[in-house]
Amino acid sequence: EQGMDKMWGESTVKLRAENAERGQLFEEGNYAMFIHWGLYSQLGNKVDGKTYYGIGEWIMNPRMAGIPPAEYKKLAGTFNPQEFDAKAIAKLAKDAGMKYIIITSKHHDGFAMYDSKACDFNITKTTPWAKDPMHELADACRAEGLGLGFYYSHNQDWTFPGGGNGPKVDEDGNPATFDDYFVKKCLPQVEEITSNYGPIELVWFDTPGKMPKKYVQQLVDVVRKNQPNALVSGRAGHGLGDYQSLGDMEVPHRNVKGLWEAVDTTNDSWAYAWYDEYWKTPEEILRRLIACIARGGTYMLNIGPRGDGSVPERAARSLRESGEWIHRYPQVVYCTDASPWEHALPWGDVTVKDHKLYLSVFDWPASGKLYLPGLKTSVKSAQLLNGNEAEIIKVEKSNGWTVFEVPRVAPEKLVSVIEVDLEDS
Ligand code: FHN
Repeated sequence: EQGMDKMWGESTVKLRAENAERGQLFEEGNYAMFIHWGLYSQLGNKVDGKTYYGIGEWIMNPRMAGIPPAEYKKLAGTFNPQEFDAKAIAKLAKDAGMKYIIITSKHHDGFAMYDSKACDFNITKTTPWAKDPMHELADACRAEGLGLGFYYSHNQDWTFPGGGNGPKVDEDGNPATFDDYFVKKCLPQVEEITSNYGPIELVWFDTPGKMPKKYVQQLVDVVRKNQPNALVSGRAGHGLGDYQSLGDMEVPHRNVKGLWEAVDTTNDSWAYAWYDEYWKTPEEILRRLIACIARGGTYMLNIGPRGDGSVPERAARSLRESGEWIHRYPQVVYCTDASPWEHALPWGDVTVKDHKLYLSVFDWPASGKLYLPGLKTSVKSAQLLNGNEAEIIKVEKSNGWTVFEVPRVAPEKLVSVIEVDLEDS
């Protein structure tokens, strides 16, 4: 039986304190926007009329279309994202209730989506558009009061000689080593993304593979030097990151201690895929967000803009609708503690704030009674939230259950919430 004595989970608090300043990002902003956007977005999973099913940013990989680097690089010549609107994206994140944005500055394809002096294969040097979207996004995020962070594929680079899973020889046919790639491209680029865009909140390294520790350490040192308050993702490798990043699309079933993050996407692919209409509904988004927060973590939800820079409307709509709910019930989502029950309950989940429990009910009980097991602390009062209004509801204890008397019809279309004020124990 779980009880309220577990409520303030000591080990979680300790781990969080170790990250002090940096950990604040997750404390205050446990919902973020992830953006996968690059040359691959232009293809949207279709090459020469053939559709490849899978994650769009992997299109050049032999597991998908297998496009040779020289061929893939030609895509830059037609990359002209006239519809890219950094302000609109930042506004969307804000409307969605998200607190910061993490965007791909370089994915495994090796293309820098920013003005890089370290490598010419970048957006300002090789595309007709020739602008740096990261400057625009940094400004837009700041104007909206949002944080910003960069995804950077540090190990895998499929187009630079010596990069992880990349060409084994250079342009002259000489053997290339990982060290060549690291010194000429990776390290200087991490220097660039952490120096050129003002204060950033996070550097999201990904897929370290077997990258030796000495390299990862150097990258982390650069981040610490240039951005002492930025978090480093756990996927940097060798335990050198600041927090744990769970597996893709993984929402854990039991509470997870320490600082952690779940990453998810609005449909099935990270980058834009033309056929992928498996959009999460606003309700699914809320369920997954609340589940992550109740398990003690942070939720980052991805969108994949098209090659022209526009955001698929269905993704935007779901984000806005779930965001409206979050703006009505911020107390359920932000600066909350994990569920003392440590797992989901049959009807939904619990978050904790200011000595109040918030019961987010995903499956409303048609019986008119909602059962909460094992609550040891006495309830002062309970109310059903409905936007700005609240309705006091009756509570009784029965055989170890706390039973709430609720209307037979859910008051909210998406997720209904019961606020439970507890007696001081
Ligand atoms: O290989 C990448 C993938 O393309 C995508 O960026 C995801 C996002 O978490 N990370 C890697 C796979 O885990």
